Amino acid sequence: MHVLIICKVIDNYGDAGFCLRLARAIATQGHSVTLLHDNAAVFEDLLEPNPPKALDLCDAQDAAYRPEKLPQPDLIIEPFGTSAEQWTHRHDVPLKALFPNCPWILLDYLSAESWVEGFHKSQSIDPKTGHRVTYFYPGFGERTAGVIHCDAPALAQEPRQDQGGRLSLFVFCYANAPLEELMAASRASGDLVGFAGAAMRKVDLPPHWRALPFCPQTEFDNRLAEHDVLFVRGEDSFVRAQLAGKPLVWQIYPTDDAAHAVKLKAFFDVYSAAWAPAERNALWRLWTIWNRLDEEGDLMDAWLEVRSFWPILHAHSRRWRTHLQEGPELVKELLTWCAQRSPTFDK
Ligand code: TRH
Repeated sequence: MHVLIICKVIDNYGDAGFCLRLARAIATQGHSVTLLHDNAAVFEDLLEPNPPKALDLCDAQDAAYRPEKLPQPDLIIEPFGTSAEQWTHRHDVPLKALFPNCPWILLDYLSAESWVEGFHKSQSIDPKTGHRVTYFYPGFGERTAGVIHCDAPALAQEPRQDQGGRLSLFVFCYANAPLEELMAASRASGDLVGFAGAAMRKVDLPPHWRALPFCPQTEFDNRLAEHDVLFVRGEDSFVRAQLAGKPLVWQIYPTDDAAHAVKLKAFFDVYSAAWAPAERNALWRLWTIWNRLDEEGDLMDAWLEVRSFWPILHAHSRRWRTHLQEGPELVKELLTWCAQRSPTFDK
């Protein structure tokens, strides 16, 4: 099967990061993939030295780009459905004209909100082109498209134990995170911190913090596995932290309409549903302070309390990883849907 993935890079690394992970996973399962994008620089940062031969990156901004030169796809996937709103030029329109009968999936952002299950695999007609599209919703429940976990890393058998009882924190955050408060809290607890993305923002790091240079995406899982508590953000690093089986603090991509707060709580409620109130309340308190949803909260106090629950939270995190792996797998859901497509889809 040949799959065309359309990636509009909005900002940060997440759109490109998710699309590259999806493309690589499909390309390593015996299919060929064209990843059409509009930001070569971001992909240069993310791409490993030897990507799969079945994966072809195509820059729509390149003067030589001609949609008619693209190989005939058996499936077109448009993550984050951005062609309608955010391309400077709607690259989807010529593709819908070139490939009118090709199944077209609009893959939405990941959410744990309950409404997602009711919309998964719904369809609509593109008002501009009359093209039928099918919505896939990633998620954490049986009736969603799940998450990409076919490439989940193997887990170390036993959690690492630092001789001095210190924890190692991984921090990958947005500019509005209360970084200085975490520096003080980690100093008070005697922990070490690996700070990813230091180059993305100029900040003086204290001695117990070290800058982690940007690594290719294929090494990112190893980077997470080297740490005990993972402060992650966005969507892809958030999912990879869950698959790492480590306690995580998620800084969600902030939106002006505060919808991010609803999404954050929706996930936390599902993630911590089986926990005792003490550890659940402790971690939620840290999450709300880290996401600046509680401006009065004392991050040091919250961190020290969460830290005291680390062994319990680590056990919960490994169980959550197992839950994800037993749930739907996004690549498998996409390819199975395409292979089983009912002829009625064309009507
Ligand atoms: O960069 P992000 O904040 O991306 C965000 C989110 O995707 C968000 O949903 C979206 O709306 C917004 O972009 C526009 O965080 P995210 O999703 O974790 O993507 C980061 C990617 O970068 C991920 O694939 C991991 C990868 N990465 C590396 O490969 N190497 C690195 O060293 C680092 C720090 C990240």
